[in-house]
Amino acid sequence: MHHHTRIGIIGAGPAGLTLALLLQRSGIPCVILENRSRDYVENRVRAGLLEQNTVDLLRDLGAADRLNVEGLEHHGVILSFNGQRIRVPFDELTGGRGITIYGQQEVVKDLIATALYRGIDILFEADATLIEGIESEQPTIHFTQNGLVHTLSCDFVAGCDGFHGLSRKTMPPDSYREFRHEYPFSWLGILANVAPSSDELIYAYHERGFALHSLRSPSVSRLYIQVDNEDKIEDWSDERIWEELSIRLGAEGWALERGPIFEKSITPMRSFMIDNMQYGRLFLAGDAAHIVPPTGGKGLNLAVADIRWLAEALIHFFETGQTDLLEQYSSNCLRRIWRAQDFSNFMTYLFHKQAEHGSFENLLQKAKFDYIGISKAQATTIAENYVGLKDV
Ligand code: RFL
Ligand code: PHB
Repeated sequence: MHHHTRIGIIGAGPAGLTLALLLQRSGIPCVILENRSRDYVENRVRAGLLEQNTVDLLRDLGAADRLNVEGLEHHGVILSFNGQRIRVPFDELTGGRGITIYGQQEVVKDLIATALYRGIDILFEADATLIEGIESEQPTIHFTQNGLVHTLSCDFVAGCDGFHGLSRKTMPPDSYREFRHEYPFSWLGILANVAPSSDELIYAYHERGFALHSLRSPSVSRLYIQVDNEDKIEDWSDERIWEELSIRLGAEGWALERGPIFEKSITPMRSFMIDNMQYGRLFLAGDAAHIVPPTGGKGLNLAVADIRWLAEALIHFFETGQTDLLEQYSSNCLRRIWRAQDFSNFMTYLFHKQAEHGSFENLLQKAKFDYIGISKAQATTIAENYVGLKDV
């Protein structure tokens, strides 16, 4: 069957869904193709840290009723080095900006519900298999749904299909340069039914490796530990995970509460970049174009930041016929993406174990940590990057 719309969006993650809502608000028709089921995307456990800009956009879109009630606002973060802790107060250092903890799958549920309520077409279990004609004015997306082959012709294609998606692979190989950095460790993440042991997030270096204490609600904790790239989930019993978390996050007079673990997975750490996110009528956004290690909490926030630029450029084009903002799309996005790459890389190397404890490299790492406590300038650098720069 053949379909037509103005903007064909591939992917119903945070990027694709926010784009659809921004376009619909300006009266621009779009269709979202998502190869997974609604249930799958609504329950995929991932990020949890929303920057102020992201929260502001979700509010502006009218998709934040639940976020306003259930989101947990944080005004500081705790950094730890082998048990020694420093608190970085965002409020004081960034003029009142902060972060909100709210699970990505909750964001996705809210965005899907809002989009469907507003009549946006989201085709679930619709697998995009080919994008044709990106150099023409009417590109076509081929997709399959329920065993049938369909085509969707449109004015523009928004590739919001994540790191493994089809869109980036459709860009001519000589239209961009690619940068990859693999880290020699992974994160094992858990969700547990236990009240968080800390009101604020704790990022910890320990001589046994990194650990992060985060949360999802007053009764659910989210925790991560550094593991080897070769480690399998079967190597990590619940008992071993709690033991390791307690040691790595430990500080005098503080104890980690334990509870039943109901989610456990291992994620590799990588940085990935391309230096051009558009070709003809195809525009990439979010993980389709860049991956940052999760230590800075930036991935979802970058996806939403790309979409602000893309929506503005597309709306401007349909209102005026001018292509200037579309032409500037990549360069506008790349400033923030490189900033986030640098911050995520900095946080990753500051808190992960890479060298023998007590070695020269490790003592430099300690010196960098100590400097946060000594210098308000350094603490401000961390705070403003962590809550997210308002304009980049
Ligand atoms: P997504 O969410 O991957 O969505 C892409 C969608 O495209 C669909 N798709 C296709 N659909 C149709 N046809 C095809 N051929 C398709 N190919 C793919 C996929 O099914 C999917 O639904 O990308 P998007 O929208 O760019 O969003 C990016 C974020 O999901 C990602 O950056 C974050 O989860 C990263 N991240 C974090 N980001 C933060 O901002 N703060 C955090 O605290 C944070 N913590 C994390 C994270 C990611 C993690 N993992 C598991 C990678 C913690 C972890 C552990
Ligand atoms: C999370 O709560 O899942 C989370 C928080 C901060 C990060 C990464 C993940 O840096």
